[in-house]
Amino acid sequence: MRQSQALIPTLREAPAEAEAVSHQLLLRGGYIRQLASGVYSYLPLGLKVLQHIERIVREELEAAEAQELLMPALQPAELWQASGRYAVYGPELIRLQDRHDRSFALGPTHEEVITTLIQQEIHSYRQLPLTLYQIQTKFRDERRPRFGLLRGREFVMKDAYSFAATWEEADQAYLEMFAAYERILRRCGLAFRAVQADSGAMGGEGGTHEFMALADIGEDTIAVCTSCDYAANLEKAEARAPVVSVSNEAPLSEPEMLYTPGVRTIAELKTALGVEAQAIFKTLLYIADDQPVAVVVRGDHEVNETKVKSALGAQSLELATPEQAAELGTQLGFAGPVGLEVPILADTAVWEAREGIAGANVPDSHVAHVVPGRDFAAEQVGDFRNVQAGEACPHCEAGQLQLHRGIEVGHVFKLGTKYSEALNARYLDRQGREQPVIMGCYGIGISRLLATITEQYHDEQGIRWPGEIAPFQVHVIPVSVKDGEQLRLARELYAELRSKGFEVLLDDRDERPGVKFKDADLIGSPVRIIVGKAAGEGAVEYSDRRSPGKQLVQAAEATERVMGYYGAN
Ligand code: 9G3
Repeated sequence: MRQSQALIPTLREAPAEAEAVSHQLLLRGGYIRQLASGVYSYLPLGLKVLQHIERIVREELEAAEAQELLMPALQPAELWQASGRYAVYGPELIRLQDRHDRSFALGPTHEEVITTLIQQEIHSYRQLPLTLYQIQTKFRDERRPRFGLLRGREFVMKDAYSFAATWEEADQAYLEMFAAYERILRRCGLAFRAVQADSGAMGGEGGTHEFMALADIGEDTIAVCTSCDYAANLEKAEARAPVVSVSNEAPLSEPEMLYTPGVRTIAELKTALGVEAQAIFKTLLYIADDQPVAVVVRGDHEVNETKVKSALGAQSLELATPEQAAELGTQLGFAGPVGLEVPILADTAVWEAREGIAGANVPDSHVAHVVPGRDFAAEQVGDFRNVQAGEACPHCEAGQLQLHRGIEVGHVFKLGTKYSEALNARYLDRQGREQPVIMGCYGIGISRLLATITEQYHDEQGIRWPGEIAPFQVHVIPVSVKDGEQLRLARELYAELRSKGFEVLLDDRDERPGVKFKDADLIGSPVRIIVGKAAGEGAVEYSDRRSPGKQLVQAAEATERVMGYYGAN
Protein backbone atom coordinates (compact mmCIF):
# COMPACT_ATOMS: atom_id res chain seq x y z
CA MET A 1 0.00 0.00 0.00
CA ARG A 2 1.30 3.50 -0.87
CA GLN A 3 0.86 5.74 2.16
CA SER A 4 0.18 8.84 0.04
CA GLN A 5 -3.07 7.16 -1.08
CA ALA A 6 -3.89 5.34 2.15
CA LEU A 7 -6.54 6.29 4.75
CA ILE A 8 -4.35 6.15 7.87
CA PRO A 9 -5.50 9.20 9.87
CA THR A 10 -2.92 9.25 12.67
CA LEU A 11 -3.39 11.60 15.62
CA ARG A 12 -0.64 13.50 17.43
CA GLU A 13 -2.50 13.31 20.75
CA ALA A 14 -4.65 10.67 22.46
CA PRO A 15 -8.29 11.79 22.62
CA ALA A 16 -9.20 12.64 26.22
CA GLU A 17 -12.00 10.07 26.44
CA ALA A 18 -9.58 7.17 25.79
CA GLU A 19 -8.50 5.74 29.16
CA ALA A 20 -7.00 2.39 28.11
CA VAL A 21 -3.65 2.47 26.29
CA SER A 22 -5.02 0.18 23.57
CA HIS A 23 -7.94 2.54 23.03
CA GLN A 24 -5.57 5.53 22.75
CA LEU A 25 -3.15 3.81 20.38
CA LEU A 26 -5.84 2.30 18.13
CA LEU A 27 -7.33 5.78 17.76
CA ARG A 28 -3.97 7.54 17.30
CA GLY A 29 -2.73 4.93 14.80
CA GLY A 30 -5.81 5.39 12.61
CA TYR A 31 -7.02 1.81 13.26
CA ILE A 32 -10.53 2.53 14.56
CA ARG A 33 -12.99 5.39 14.89
CA GLN A 34 -15.97 5.56 17.24
CA LEU A 35 -19.41 5.96 15.66
CA ALA A 36 -21.37 5.81 18.93
CA SER A 37 -20.70 4.69 22.50
CA GLY A 38 -19.31 1.16 22.25
CA VAL A 39 -19.75 1.14 18.44
CA TYR A 40 -16.67 1.36 16.20
CA SER A 41 -15.60 1.45 12.57
CA TYR A 42 -12.49 -0.50 11.62
CA LEU A 43 -10.44 1.65 9.25
CA PRO A 44 -8.23 -0.14 6.67
CA LEU A 45 -5.39 -0.87 9.12
CA GLY A 46 -7.75 -2.05 11.83
CA LEU A 47 -9.54 -4.35 9.41
CA LYS A 48 -6.23 -5.84 8.23
CA VAL A 49 -5.35 -6.77 11.82
CA LEU A 50 -8.85 -8.12 12.46
CA GLN A 51 -8.55 -10.28 9.33
CA HIS A 52 -5.15 -11.62 10.44
CA ILE A 53 -6.67 -12.68 13.75
CA GLU A 54 -9.63 -14.26 11.96
CA ARG A 55 -7.22 -16.13 9.65
CA ILE A 56 -5.39 -17.60 12.65
CA VAL A 57 -8.73 -18.60 14.24
CA ARG A 58 -9.98 -20.24 11.02
CA GLU A 59 -6.74 -22.16 10.51
CA GLU A 60 -6.78 -23.57 14.03
CA LEU A 61 -10.50 -24.41 14.04
CA GLU A 62 -10.20 -26.13 10.67
CA ALA A 63 -7.31 -28.11 12.17
CA ALA A 64 -9.70 -29.11 14.98
CA GLU A 65 -12.17 -30.23 12.28
CA ALA A 66 -14.77 -27.62 13.13
CA GLN A 67 -16.92 -26.47 10.21
CA GLU A 68 -17.60 -22.81 9.54
CA LEU A 69 -21.13 -21.52 8.92
CA LEU A 70 -22.73 -18.10 9.28
CA MET A 71 -25.93 -17.45 11.24
CA PRO A 72 -28.16 -14.37 11.19
CA ALA A 73 -27.92 -11.55 13.72
CA LEU A 74 -31.73 -11.14 13.55
CA GLN A 75 -33.16 -13.77 15.92
CA PRO A 76 -36.91 -14.41 16.36
CA ALA A 77 -37.93 -13.73 19.98
CA GLU A 78 -39.80 -17.07 19.99
CA LEU A 79 -36.45 -18.92 20.16
CA TRP A 80 -35.45 -17.02 23.30
CA GLN A 81 -38.89 -17.59 24.79
CA ALA A 82 -38.54 -21.33 24.11
CA SER A 83 -35.14 -21.45 25.87
CA GLY A 84 -36.52 -19.36 28.73
CA ARG A 85 -33.85 -16.70 28.32
CA TYR A 86 -36.04 -13.92 26.85
CA ALA A 87 -37.14 -12.92 30.34
CA VAL A 88 -33.80 -13.66 32.00
CA TYR A 89 -31.89 -11.02 30.08
CA GLY A 90 -32.80 -7.38 30.61
CA PRO A 91 -31.91 -4.28 28.61
CA GLU A 92 -28.59 -5.87 27.57
CA LEU A 93 -30.55 -7.92 24.99
CA ILE A 94 -31.35 -5.55 22.11
CA ARG A 95 -34.94 -6.16 21.07
CA LEU A 96 -36.84 -4.78 18.08
CA GLN A 97 -40.08 -5.13 16.13
CA ASP A 98 -40.06 -5.76 12.37
CA ARG A 99 -42.49 -4.09 9.98
CA HIS A 100 -45.10 -6.78 10.71
CA ASP A 101 -44.70 -6.01 14.40
CA ARG A 102 -43.02 -9.36 15.07
CA SER A 103 -40.44 -9.39 17.94
CA PHE A 104 -36.74 -10.03 17.27
CA ALA A 105 -33.48 -9.82 19.19
CA LEU A 106 -30.14 -8.73 17.79
CA GLY A 107 -27.98 -11.78 18.56
CA PRO A 108 -25.69 -11.49 21.59
CA THR A 109 -24.85 -15.18 21.19
CA HIS A 110 -26.28 -18.08 19.20
CA GLU A 111 -27.14 -21.06 21.40
CA GLU A 112 -30.84 -20.80 20.51
CA VAL A 113 -30.22 -20.37 16.79
CA ILE A 114 -27.68 -23.15 16.37
CA THR A 115 -29.69 -25.59 18.51
CA THR A 116 -32.78 -24.93 16.37
CA LEU A 117 -30.72 -25.65 13.26
CA ILE A 118 -29.48 -28.92 14.80
CA GLN A 119 -33.03 -29.80 15.84
CA GLN A 120 -34.00 -29.55 12.18
CA GLU A 121 -30.98 -31.24 10.60
CA ILE A 122 -29.54 -33.84 12.98
CA HIS A 123 -31.57 -37.05 13.56
CA SER A 124 -29.07 -39.90 13.91
CA TYR A 125 -26.03 -40.73 16.02
CA ARG A 126 -24.24 -41.32 12.70
CA GLN A 127 -24.24 -37.54 12.13
CA LEU A 128 -22.42 -36.94 15.45
CA PRO A 129 -20.01 -35.67 16.77
CA LEU A 130 -20.17 -32.32 15.02
CA THR A 131 -18.58 -28.93 15.80
CA LEU A 132 -19.78 -25.81 13.99
CA TYR A 133 -18.45 -22.25 14.28
CA GLN A 134 -18.96 -18.78 12.94
CA ILE A 135 -17.18 -15.43 13.02
CA GLN A 136 -19.90 -12.86 13.32
CA THR A 137 -21.01 -9.57 14.81
CA LYS A 138 -22.65 -9.74 18.23
CA PHE A 139 -24.81 -7.14 19.94
CA ARG A 140 -24.95 -6.60 23.70
CA ASP A 141 -26.26 -3.31 25.05
CA GLU A 142 -23.65 -2.92 27.79
CA ARG A 143 -24.65 -0.40 30.45
CA ARG A 144 -21.12 1.05 30.44
CA PRO A 145 -19.18 0.40 27.24
CA ARG A 146 -15.56 1.28 27.97
CA PHE A 147 -11.91 0.94 26.95
CA GLY A 148 -12.68 1.05 23.23
CA LEU A 149 -12.91 -2.42 21.68
CA LEU A 150 -12.36 -4.13 25.05
CA ARG A 151 -16.04 -3.71 25.98
CA GLY A 152 -18.18 -2.70 23.01
CA ARG A 153 -21.88 -2.98 22.25
CA GLU A 154 -21.31 -4.36 18.74
CA PHE A 155 -18.31 -6.64 18.47
CA VAL A 156 -16.84 -9.53 16.48
CA MET A 157 -16.92 -12.96 18.12
CA LYS A 158 -15.93 -16.43 16.98
CA ASP A 159 -18.53 -18.66 18.54
CA ALA A 160 -18.40 -22.43 18.18
CA TYR A 161 -20.86 -25.11 19.24
CA SER A 162 -20.21 -28.84 19.59
CA PHE A 163 -22.80 -31.62 19.44
CA ALA A 164 -22.17 -35.16 20.65
CA ALA A 165 -24.02 -38.42 21.27
CA THR A 166 -22.01 -39.40 24.34
CA TRP A 167 -20.40 -37.59 27.27
CA GLU A 168 -17.01 -38.96 26.19
CA GLU A 169 -17.42 -37.43 22.72
CA ALA A 170 -18.56 -34.17 24.34
CA ASP A 171 -15.48 -34.11 26.59
CA GLN A 172 -13.29 -34.86 23.57
CA ALA A 173 -14.77 -31.89 21.68
CA TYR A 174 -14.14 -29.67 24.71
CA LEU A 175 -10.51 -30.77 24.91
CA GLU A 176 -10.00 -30.20 21.17
CA MET A 177 -11.43 -26.67 21.40
CA PHE A 178 -9.39 -26.01 24.54
CA ALA A 179 -6.19 -27.02 22.70
CA ALA A 180 -7.17 -24.96 19.64
CA TYR A 181 -7.63 -21.91 21.89
CA GLU A 182 -4.16 -22.37 23.35
CA ARG A 183 -2.68 -22.54 19.81
CA ILE A 184 -4.66 -19.47 18.66
CA LEU A 185 -3.66 -17.30 21.62
CA ARG A 186 -0.04 -18.42 21.37
CA ARG A 187 0.05 -17.50 17.66
CA CYS A 188 -1.41 -14.11 18.61
CA GLY A 189 1.61 -13.71 20.88
CA LEU A 190 -0.46 -13.37 24.03
CA ALA A 191 0.58 -14.09 27.62
CA PHE A 192 -2.52 -15.86 28.96
CA ARG A 193 -3.81 -18.40 31.45
CA ALA A 194 -6.74 -20.80 31.14
CA VAL A 195 -8.62 -20.56 34.45
CA GLN A 196 -11.51 -22.43 36.04
CA ALA A 197 -14.58 -20.22 35.84
CA ASP A 198 -18.14 -19.95 37.09
CA SER A 199 -20.70 -21.01 34.48
CA GLY A 200 -23.26 -18.48 35.77
CA ALA A 201 -26.52 -18.30 33.81
CA MET A 202 -25.21 -20.77 31.24
CA GLY A 203 -25.77 -23.65 33.63
CA GLY A 204 -24.49 -26.72 31.91
CA GLU A 205 -23.39 -29.99 33.41
CA GLY A 206 -19.75 -29.84 33.72
CA GLY A 207 -17.58 -26.87 33.99
CA THR A 208 -16.16 -24.03 32.09
CA HIS A 209 -12.80 -22.34 31.53
CA GLU A 210 -11.95 -18.76 30.67
CA PHE A 211 -8.84 -17.75 28.77
CA MET A 212 -7.43 -14.70 30.52
CA ALA A 213 -4.83 -12.45 28.90
CA LEU A 214 -2.74 -10.87 31.66
CA ALA A 215 -3.25 -7.10 31.66
CA ASP A 216 -3.67 -4.54 34.44
CA ILE A 217 -6.57 -2.94 32.55
CA GLY A 218 -8.43 -6.26 32.72
CA GLU A 219 -11.77 -6.24 34.54
CA ASP A 220 -11.30 -9.79 35.82
CA THR A 221 -9.09 -11.02 38.64
CA ILE A 222 -7.59 -14.51 38.59
CA ALA A 223 -5.93 -16.53 41.34
CA VAL A 224 -2.87 -18.51 40.21
CA CYS A 225 -0.80 -20.96 42.27
CA THR A 226 2.95 -20.35 42.57
CA SER A 227 3.71 -24.07 42.43
CA CYS A 228 1.07 -26.08 40.54
CA ASP A 229 -1.19 -25.41 37.56
CA TYR A 230 -4.19 -24.38 39.68
CA ALA A 231 -5.70 -21.20 38.23
CA ALA A 232 -9.23 -19.88 38.71
CA ASN A 233 -11.29 -16.75 38.16
CA LEU A 234 -11.58 -15.02 41.53
CA GLU A 235 -15.34 -15.60 41.25
CA LYS A 236 -14.65 -19.28 41.76
CA ALA A 237 -11.18 -19.52 43.33
CA GLU A 238 -10.81 -21.38 46.65
CA ALA A 239 -8.05 -21.50 49.24
CA ARG A 240 -6.88 -24.40 51.40
CA ALA A 241 -8.62 -23.91 54.74
CA PRO A 242 -6.05 -23.05 57.44
CA VAL A 243 -5.75 -25.65 60.19
CA VAL A 244 -7.90 -24.30 63.03
CA SER A 245 -6.19 -24.88 66.40
CA VAL A 246 -8.99 -25.96 68.71
CA SER A 247 -7.63 -24.44 71.87
CA ASN A 248 -9.09 -25.29 75.27
CA GLU A 249 -9.23 -21.61 76.06
CA ALA A 250 -11.26 -19.98 78.82
CA PRO A 251 -15.06 -20.66 78.82
CA LEU A 252 -17.12 -18.63 76.39
CA SER A 253 -18.53 -15.30 77.61
CA GLU A 254 -22.19 -14.37 77.21
CA PRO A 255 -23.02 -11.85 74.45
CA GLU A 256 -22.39 -8.29 75.64
CA MET A 257 -24.05 -5.18 74.10
CA LEU A 258 -21.66 -2.38 73.08
CA TYR A 259 -22.72 1.26 72.57
CA THR A 260 -20.97 2.22 69.32
CA PRO A 261 -22.46 5.55 68.16
CA GLY A 262 -21.86 6.17 64.43
CA VAL A 263 -19.38 3.26 64.18
CA ARG A 264 -20.42 1.56 60.91
CA THR A 265 -17.39 0.32 58.99
CA ILE A 266 -14.85 -2.36 59.88
CA ALA A 267 -12.14 0.30 60.03
CA GLU A 268 -14.19 2.42 62.46
CA LEU A 269 -14.92 -0.66 64.60
CA LYS A 270 -11.24 -1.63 64.72
CA THR A 271 -10.37 1.86 65.95
CA ALA A 272 -13.31 2.27 68.34
CA LEU A 273 -12.88 -1.17 69.97
CA GLY A 274 -9.16 -1.69 69.42
CA VAL A 275 -9.72 -5.08 67.75
CA GLU A 276 -8.40 -6.78 64.61
CA ALA A 277 -10.66 -7.21 61.54
CA GLN A 278 -10.46 -11.00 62.05
CA ALA A 279 -12.38 -10.57 65.33
CA ILE A 280 -15.33 -8.99 63.57
CA PHE A 281 -18.30 -10.73 61.87
CA LYS A 282 -19.28 -8.58 58.85
CA THR A 283 -22.93 -9.03 57.83
CA LEU A 284 -24.21 -8.00 54.40
CA LEU A 285 -27.88 -8.00 53.52
CA TYR A 286 -28.90 -9.04 50.02
CA ILE A 287 -32.08 -9.55 48.03
CA ALA A 288 -31.67 -12.77 46.03
CA ASP A 289 -34.43 -13.18 43.42
CA ASP A 290 -36.69 -11.05 45.71
CA GLN A 291 -35.81 -13.10 48.84
CA PRO A 292 -33.78 -11.40 51.63
CA VAL A 293 -30.64 -13.19 52.77
CA ALA A 294 -27.79 -12.26 55.14
CA VAL A 295 -24.21 -13.25 54.38
CA VAL A 296 -21.73 -13.24 57.28
CA VAL A 297 -18.00 -13.18 56.57
CA ARG A 298 -15.00 -12.34 58.74
CA GLY A 299 -14.11 -8.63 58.91
CA ASP A 300 -10.90 -9.12 56.90
CA HIS A 301 -12.66 -11.01 54.08
CA GLU A 302 -14.85 -9.87 51.15
CA VAL A 303 -18.17 -11.45 50.13
CA ASN A 304 -17.98 -13.30 46.80
CA GLU A 305 -21.37 -12.62 45.23
CA THR A 306 -20.87 -15.23 42.50
CA LYS A 307 -20.43 -17.95 45.12
CA VAL A 308 -23.49 -16.69 47.03
CA LYS A 309 -25.62 -16.67 43.85
CA SER A 310 -24.38 -20.15 42.97
CA ALA A 311 -25.14 -21.51 46.48
CA LEU A 312 -28.65 -20.04 46.34
CA GLY A 313 -29.24 -20.89 42.66
CA ALA A 314 -30.31 -17.29 42.30
CA GLN A 315 -30.53 -15.36 39.01
CA SER A 316 -30.13 -11.92 40.65
CA LEU A 317 -28.40 -10.75 43.83
CA GLU A 318 -28.58 -7.11 44.91
CA LEU A 319 -27.46 -5.43 48.14
CA ALA A 320 -30.48 -4.48 50.27
CA THR A 321 -31.38 -0.79 50.41
CA PRO A 322 -31.63 1.06 53.75
CA GLU A 323 -35.43 0.86 53.43
CA GLN A 324 -35.33 -2.90 52.86
CA ALA A 325 -32.96 -3.26 55.83
CA ALA A 326 -35.41 -1.32 58.02
CA GLU A 327 -38.29 -3.57 56.86
CA LEU A 328 -36.16 -6.58 57.86
CA GLY A 329 -35.71 -5.16 61.35
CA THR A 330 -32.14 -3.99 61.07
CA GLN A 331 -30.05 -1.05 59.86
CA LEU A 332 -27.22 -1.01 57.33
CA GLY A 333 -23.91 -0.58 59.14
CA PHE A 334 -25.30 -2.29 62.26
CA ALA A 335 -26.61 -5.52 60.73
CA GLY A 336 -25.67 -8.71 62.53
CA PRO A 337 -26.68 -12.41 62.64
CA VAL A 338 -28.04 -12.47 66.25
CA GLY A 339 -31.82 -12.17 66.33
CA LEU A 340 -32.05 -11.37 62.58
CA GLU A 341 -35.23 -12.82 61.01
CA VAL A 342 -33.46 -13.50 57.70
CA PRO A 343 -31.83 -16.74 56.42
CA ILE A 344 -28.10 -16.60 57.15
CA LEU A 345 -25.23 -17.83 54.95
CA ALA A 346 -22.13 -18.07 57.15
CA ASP A 347 -18.68 -18.31 55.62
CA THR A 348 -16.66 -21.21 56.96
CA ALA A 349 -14.09 -18.88 58.53
CA VAL A 350 -16.90 -17.31 60.64
CA TRP A 351 -18.47 -20.63 61.57
CA GLU A 352 -15.14 -22.00 62.80
CA ALA A 353 -14.29 -18.87 64.83
CA ARG A 354 -14.72 -19.16 68.62
CA GLU A 355 -16.54 -15.84 68.81
CA GLY A 356 -16.78 -12.45 67.13
CA ILE A 357 -18.13 -8.90 67.33
CA ALA A 358 -21.21 -8.28 65.20
CA GLY A 359 -23.79 -5.58 64.56
CA ALA A 360 -26.65 -5.62 67.05
CA ASN A 361 -29.37 -4.84 64.45
CA VAL A 362 -30.12 -1.61 66.34
CA PRO A 363 -28.59 1.79 65.60
CA ASP A 364 -25.24 2.62 67.17
CA SER A 365 -24.87 -0.81 68.78
CA HIS A 366 -22.77 -3.94 68.36
CA VAL A 367 -22.61 -7.22 70.25
CA ALA A 368 -19.38 -8.75 71.60
CA HIS A 369 -18.73 -12.48 72.25
CA VAL A 370 -21.12 -13.70 69.53
CA VAL A 371 -20.63 -17.47 69.31
CA PRO A 372 -21.63 -19.09 65.95
CA GLY A 373 -24.08 -21.94 66.53
CA ARG A 374 -24.88 -20.75 70.08
CA ASP A 375 -26.06 -17.19 69.33
CA PHE A 376 -27.18 -17.69 65.71
CA ALA A 377 -27.98 -20.53 63.34
CA ALA A 378 -26.93 -20.64 59.67
CA GLU A 379 -29.06 -21.90 56.80
CA GLN A 380 -25.83 -22.67 54.92
CA VAL A 381 -22.18 -22.78 55.99
CA GLY A 382 -19.72 -22.63 53.08
CA ASP A 383 -17.19 -20.72 51.02
CA PHE A 384 -18.80 -17.33 50.40
CA ARG A 385 -15.69 -15.17 50.25
CA ASN A 386 -12.93 -14.06 47.88
CA VAL A 387 -9.58 -15.75 48.33
CA GLN A 388 -6.69 -13.42 49.14
CA ALA A 389 -3.13 -13.26 47.83
CA GLY A 390 -0.78 -15.43 49.89
CA GLU A 391 -3.40 -17.97 50.93
CA ALA A 392 -2.55 -21.63 50.49
CA CYS A 393 -3.37 -23.31 47.17
CA PRO A 394 -6.39 -25.66 47.41
CA HIS A 395 -4.80 -28.00 44.90
CA CYS A 396 -1.23 -28.66 46.06
CA GLU A 397 0.72 -28.75 49.33
CA ALA A 398 3.37 -26.08 48.84
CA GLY A 399 1.86 -23.39 46.60
CA GLN A 400 0.46 -19.99 47.46
CA LEU A 401 -2.17 -18.06 45.49
CA GLN A 402 -1.22 -14.89 43.62
CA LEU A 403 -3.82 -12.50 42.17
CA HIS A 404 -3.50 -11.00 38.67
CA ARG A 405 -5.76 -8.80 36.55
CA GLY A 406 -6.89 -10.31 33.26
CA ILE A 407 -8.89 -9.65 30.12
CA GLU A 408 -11.25 -12.53 29.27
CA VAL A 409 -10.50 -13.24 25.59
CA GLY A 410 -11.99 -16.75 25.44
CA HIS A 411 -14.60 -18.78 27.24
CA VAL A 412 -15.42 -22.48 26.79
CA PHE A 413 -18.44 -24.22 28.33
CA LYS A 414 -19.70 -27.76 28.74
CA LEU A 415 -23.39 -27.11 28.18
CA GLY A 416 -24.74 -30.66 28.52
CA THR A 417 -28.36 -30.93 27.38
CA LYS A 418 -29.78 -27.67 28.75
CA TYR A 419 -30.46 -26.19 25.30
CA SER A 420 -31.09 -29.41 23.37
CA GLU A 421 -33.83 -30.38 25.85
CA ALA A 422 -35.34 -26.87 25.87
CA LEU A 423 -35.39 -26.80 22.05
CA ASN A 424 -35.98 -30.53 21.47
CA ALA A 425 -32.77 -31.20 19.54
CA ARG A 426 -32.74 -35.01 19.68
CA TYR A 427 -31.25 -37.89 17.68
CA LEU A 428 -31.86 -41.64 17.49
CA ASP A 429 -29.08 -43.61 19.18
CA ARG A 430 -27.77 -47.02 18.07
CA GLN A 431 -30.66 -48.73 19.88
CA GLY A 432 -33.14 -46.46 18.09
CA ARG A 433 -33.93 -44.46 21.24
CA GLU A 434 -34.43 -40.70 21.14
CA GLN A 435 -31.68 -38.83 23.02
CA PRO A 436 -30.91 -35.10 23.48
CA VAL A 437 -27.61 -34.07 21.89
CA ILE A 438 -24.86 -33.17 24.36
CA MET A 439 -23.52 -29.68 23.69
CA GLY A 440 -20.56 -27.44 24.31
CA CYS A 441 -20.04 -23.80 23.34
CA TYR A 442 -16.83 -21.86 22.83
CA GLY A 443 -16.26 -18.13 22.34
CA ILE A 444 -13.31 -15.93 21.40
CA GLY A 445 -13.69 -12.15 21.32
CA ILE A 446 -12.00 -11.34 17.98
CA SER A 447 -12.27 -7.55 18.24
CA ARG A 448 -11.45 -7.74 21.95
CA LEU A 449 -8.35 -9.76 20.99
CA LEU A 450 -7.23 -6.92 18.71
CA ALA A 451 -7.30 -4.49 21.66
CA THR A 452 -5.82 -7.04 24.08
CA ILE A 453 -2.81 -7.69 21.83
CA THR A 454 -2.30 -3.92 21.72
CA GLU A 455 -2.39 -3.81 25.54
CA GLN A 456 0.40 -6.40 25.69
CA TYR A 457 2.39 -5.11 22.70
CA HIS A 458 3.12 -1.41 22.82
CA ASP A 459 5.70 1.10 24.02
CA GLU A 460 5.49 4.86 24.58
CA GLN A 461 5.79 5.53 20.84
CA GLY A 462 3.05 3.18 19.67
CA ILE A 463 1.92 -0.37 18.94
CA ARG A 464 4.53 -3.09 18.43
CA TRP A 465 2.52 -5.79 16.64
CA PRO A 466 3.72 -9.39 16.94
CA GLY A 467 4.66 -10.83 13.51
CA GLU A 468 1.53 -12.65 12.33
CA ILE A 469 -0.82 -9.84 13.35
CA ALA A 470 0.80 -6.68 11.99
CA PRO A 471 -1.18 -4.79 9.30
CA PHE A 472 2.07 -4.55 7.31
CA GLN A 473 5.06 -6.83 7.65
CA VAL A 474 7.49 -4.22 6.36
CA HIS A 475 7.41 -0.42 6.38
CA VAL A 476 9.67 1.12 3.66
CA ILE A 477 10.35 4.81 4.34
CA PRO A 478 12.19 7.06 1.84
CA VAL A 479 13.35 9.98 4.00
CA SER A 480 12.87 12.54 1.20
CA VAL A 481 10.68 11.75 -1.83
CA LYS A 482 12.23 14.82 -3.53
CA ASP A 483 15.50 12.90 -3.69
CA GLY A 484 15.27 10.83 -6.91
CA GLU A 485 17.75 8.20 -5.74
CA GLN A 486 15.98 7.62 -2.44
CA LEU A 487 12.57 7.37 -4.05
CA ARG A 488 13.80 5.05 -6.80
CA LEU A 489 15.55 2.68 -4.40
CA ALA A 490 12.57 2.69 -2.05
CA ARG A 491 10.22 1.84 -4.89
CA GLU A 492 12.51 -0.98 -6.04
CA LEU A 493 12.56 -2.47 -2.52
CA TYR A 494 8.78 -2.08 -2.25
CA ALA A 495 8.28 -3.94 -5.55
CA GLU A 496 10.84 -6.63 -4.66
CA LEU A 497 9.32 -7.37 -1.23
CA ARG A 498 5.78 -7.44 -2.60
CA SER A 499 6.87 -9.82 -5.33
CA LYS A 500 8.00 -12.12 -2.53
CA GLY A 501 4.51 -11.98 -1.01
CA PHE A 502 5.14 -9.59 1.86
CA GLU A 503 2.58 -6.98 2.96
CA VAL A 504 4.50 -3.71 2.54
CA LEU A 505 3.64 -0.08 3.33
CA LEU A 506 5.60 2.50 1.32
CA ASP A 507 5.70 5.95 2.89
CA ASP A 508 5.81 7.90 -0.39
CA ARG A 509 4.38 11.05 1.21
CA ASP A 510 6.09 14.39 0.79
CA GLU A 511 6.37 14.87 4.55
CA ARG A 512 9.13 15.90 7.00
CA PRO A 513 11.17 12.90 8.31
CA GLY A 514 9.93 13.48 11.88
CA VAL A 515 6.30 13.14 10.80
CA LYS A 516 7.14 9.95 8.88
CA PHE A 517 8.95 8.33 11.80
CA LYS A 518 6.25 9.32 14.29
CA ASP A 519 3.59 7.77 12.08
CA ALA A 520 5.74 4.66 11.58
CA ASP A 521 5.88 4.23 15.37
CA LEU A 522 2.09 4.52 15.61
CA ILE A 523 1.54 2.01 12.79
CA GLY A 524 3.97 -0.41 14.40
CA SER A 525 5.29 -2.68 11.61
CA PRO A 526 7.77 -5.23 12.98
CA VAL A 527 10.32 -4.46 10.24
CA ARG A 528 11.32 -0.97 9.09
CA ILE A 529 13.60 -0.06 6.19
CA ILE A 530 14.67 3.59 5.95
CA VAL A 531 16.00 4.79 2.60
CA GLY A 532 18.10 7.90 3.26
CA LYS A 533 21.36 9.54 2.14
CA ALA A 534 23.14 6.19 1.70
CA ALA A 535 20.75 5.42 -1.18
CA GLY A 536 23.50 6.73 -3.48
CA GLU A 537 25.60 3.68 -2.57
CA GLY A 538 22.53 1.39 -2.71
CA ALA A 539 22.48 1.14 1.09
CA VAL A 540 19.48 1.31 3.43
CA GLU A 541 18.89 1.24 7.21
CA TYR A 542 17.31 -2.03 8.34
CA SER A 543 15.71 -2.53 11.79
CA ASP A 544 13.33 -5.10 13.22
CA ARG A 545 11.68 -6.11 16.49
CA ARG A 546 14.17 -8.79 17.42
CA SER A 547 17.49 -7.00 16.97
CA PRO A 548 18.11 -3.64 18.68
CA GLY A 549 19.27 -0.63 16.67
CA LYS A 550 19.57 -0.17 12.91
CA GLN A 551 22.03 -1.73 10.48
CA LEU A 552 23.19 -0.03 7.26
CA VAL A 553 23.03 -2.78 4.59
CA GLN A 554 22.73 -3.14 0.84
CA ALA A 555 19.13 -3.28 -0.41
CA ALA A 556 19.48 -6.94 -1.41
CA GLU A 557 20.71 -7.79 2.10
CA ALA A 558 17.69 -5.97 3.56
CA THR A 559 15.40 -8.23 1.55
CA GLU A 560 17.28 -11.27 2.82
CA ARG A 561 16.82 -10.08 6.40
CA VAL A 562 13.09 -9.59 5.91
CA MET A 563 12.85 -13.15 4.64
CA GLY A 564 14.87 -14.33 7.62
CA TYR A 565 12.71 -12.41 10.07
CA TYR A 566 9.51 -13.99 8.77
CA GLY A 567 11.11 -17.40 8.42
CA ALA A 568 10.42 -17.41 4.70
CA ASN A 569 12.42 -20.29 3.32
C1 9G3 B 1 -27.64 -12.49 26.26
C2 9G3 B 1 -26.97 -11.29 26.50
C3 9G3 B 1 -25.67 -11.28 26.93
C4 9G3 B 1 -25.01 -12.50 27.14
C5 9G3 B 1 -25.68 -13.71 26.89
C6 9G3 B 1 -27.02 -13.71 26.45
C7 9G3 B 1 -23.07 -13.67 27.75
C8 9G3 B 1 -24.97 -14.95 27.08
C9 9G3 B 1 -22.93 -16.10 27.73
C10 9G3 B 1 -22.50 -16.64 26.40
C11 9G3 B 1 -22.11 -18.07 26.44
C12 9G3 B 1 -21.33 -18.51 25.23
C13 9G3 B 1 -21.33 -18.88 22.85
C14 9G3 B 1 -19.90 -18.42 22.76
C15 9G3 B 1 -19.20 -18.51 24.07
C16 9G3 B 1 -19.96 -17.85 25.19
N1 9G3 B 1 -23.70 -12.51 27.58
N2 9G3 B 1 -23.68 -14.87 27.52
O1 9G3 B 1 -25.48 -16.06 26.85
F1 9G3 B 1 -28.92 -12.46 25.82
CL1 9G3 B 1 -27.80 -9.81 26.24
O2 9G3 B 1 -22.52 -15.98 25.42
N3 9G3 B 1 -22.02 -18.26 24.00
